[in-house]
Amino acid sequence: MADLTLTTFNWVPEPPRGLVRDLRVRWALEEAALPYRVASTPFDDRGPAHLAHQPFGQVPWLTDGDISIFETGAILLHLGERSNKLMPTNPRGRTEATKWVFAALNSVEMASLPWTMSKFMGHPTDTAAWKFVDDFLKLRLGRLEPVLGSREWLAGSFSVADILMADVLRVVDRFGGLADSPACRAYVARATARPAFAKAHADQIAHFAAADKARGA
Ligand SMILES: N[C@@H](CCC(=O)N[C@@H](CS)C(=O)NCC(=O)O)C(=O)O
Repeated sequence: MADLTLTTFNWVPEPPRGLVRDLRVRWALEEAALPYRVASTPFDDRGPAHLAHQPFGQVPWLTDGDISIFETGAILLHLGERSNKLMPTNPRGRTEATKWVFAALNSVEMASLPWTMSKFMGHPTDTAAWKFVDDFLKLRLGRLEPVLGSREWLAGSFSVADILMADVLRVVDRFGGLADSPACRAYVARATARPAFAKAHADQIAHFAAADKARGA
């Protein structure tokens, strides 16, 4: 029997709410209908107890009994071992899903993160640095577009790879970055139409709203 606890921040400011990466883990847990608890770690104090679980002082992490896992890719692959709803059951499909987990994080998010961070920070877009970042993301999206236009889900059936890819792309979408990538946009729409996403998203929003109340905001 799983003994799963997801840890996220006890509070974050308004702008990243709905985008904090604990959502990826909540989404996977909801898809798999695995029972879990949510715990909080102080946003304003990233001390040794936090760093023992997440050495970069970030969230989320997941504990499964006495196993502690950080990095959302690693967490989702771990959960993929626990539920057939998160990974194909045949070896070829599992390898396919694993490839796309790494592609989402190491090929697409690698390009999308500087882009979305610049958008978040409101950096100017009339610089050579921005053009480099924008071109890099466009190159990746251009390659992804025919892939997502030719299949419903990355590894045949819905898997952890789709949770990661859709979560990476929806942040880009939020800033209008999928305007010229209709297949990517449609993929984000069908992934986020899943009830497990809606539950995960609502739960994260509620978690931080409760934190506002506790802080007297
Ligand atoms: N590669 C990590 C990234 C985790 C990450 O960026 N977490 C953000 C929240 S979405 C965070 O903790 N930000 C606070 C900080 O970096 O100080 C993962 O996928 O788990």
